[in-house]
Amino acid sequence: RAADVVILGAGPAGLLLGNLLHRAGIDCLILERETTDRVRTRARAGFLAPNTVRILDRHGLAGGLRRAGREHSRCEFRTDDGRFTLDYATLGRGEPHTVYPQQELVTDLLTEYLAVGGRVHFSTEALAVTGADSTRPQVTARGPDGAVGHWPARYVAGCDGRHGAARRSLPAAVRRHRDHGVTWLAVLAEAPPSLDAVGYAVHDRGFAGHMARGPRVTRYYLQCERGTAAGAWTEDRIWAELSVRLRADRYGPLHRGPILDRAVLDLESDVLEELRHGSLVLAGDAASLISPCAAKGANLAVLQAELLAEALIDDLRHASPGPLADYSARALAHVWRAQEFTHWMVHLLHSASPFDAALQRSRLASLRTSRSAQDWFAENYVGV
Ligand code: RFL
Repeated sequence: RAADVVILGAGPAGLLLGNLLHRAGIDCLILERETTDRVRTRARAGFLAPNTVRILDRHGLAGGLRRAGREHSRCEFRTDDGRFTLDYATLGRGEPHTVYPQQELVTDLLTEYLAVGGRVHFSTEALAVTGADSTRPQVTARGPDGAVGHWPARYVAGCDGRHGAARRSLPAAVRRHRDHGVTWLAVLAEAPPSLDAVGYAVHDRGFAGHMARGPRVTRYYLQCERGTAAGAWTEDRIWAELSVRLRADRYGPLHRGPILDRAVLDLESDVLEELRHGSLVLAGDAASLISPCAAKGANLAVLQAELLAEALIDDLRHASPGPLADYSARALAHVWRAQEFTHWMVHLLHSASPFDAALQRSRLASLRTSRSAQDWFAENYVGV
């Protein structure tokens, strides 16, 4: 037996799970396809929900984000009808986000896990999980030298994202999928934020978004044609288009800087039902993919990892299988709430027809004028 629990993937889900299991005295091993450098530097999410911070705090894993994270609580919508700002920490449940880049969180979780003797095999790609309907599942994986090996376990936790091996090995799952028909060019700029808020610009030319990642790094999103290659737009074109859509002429110029990273994202959502098949259990993007409109993906990953850790600890340490039996249903309740709000956000920020555009204007007007709509928005925007 390679370990009681073999975890696929060293993202937020796999690393939090590994930390919690290891501390509970459960023998676990993480298999990660990428190198340690790649894992520590991969820039993705940055907006942590209050619940995420509470979870990390509860387990003494919030040191880094308490030191370097910054509270964030404003978003600004820019449309043809003008702009309005919501200070969402004064609305809903009165809670802010914490801005802390995902690669920093991943680095903290990895450092902590290794410091207490946790095991990770990097450059090791899981190819398949077999025997999930038995009590001796096995992961087949290719190691750094190209050799294929087998890793038996009592449970396999699939935290290897949307294209991972766990999803492919979950035979009974139904995949509920929605392609929103929208594509974003996501860029990371070495430039200070241009506004003191998350910026959402609704424009005839398509959506544009602005999210701070730190004092010197800002993420921007630009809606583009489906099929656009990540490298297709020059930096000048990116900045020109962002300036037009964010209406820099009216509201102030953008702070420009070199583009550090770019990716094209098709906005898609899916949920696997169920998240467990025998000895194989899924968490994070492996369980449910969510479009990044409402910044829920990393937060759901953390929430599910804690739920799954508690369930596995109850099963393996206390011979109490109930929580693991309930894991899928409990996790899916959170996933569907996040999907529902994100779906609403997709339609708030994009429209595919004149009818949709009229609904979108009406939705934005409610958000601008109705306190109860604002409270609902705030509660869901920072919640998971
Ligand atoms: P991850 O982080 O993708 O980690 C999965 C890990 O599994 C490894 N892996 C494998 N390892 C072994 N064998 C295989 N066959 C493997 N296949 C994959 C991968 O190398 C990786 O290390 O999944 P996890 O842990 O579930 O975490 C999910 C989050 O990373 C994801 O939901 C967020 O990044 C989504 N997201 C955002 N979420 C937020 O909450 N707030 C945000 O502001 C936000 N912004 C974003 C985002 C995602 C983005 N991209 C690139 C999709 C912005 C972007 C641009």
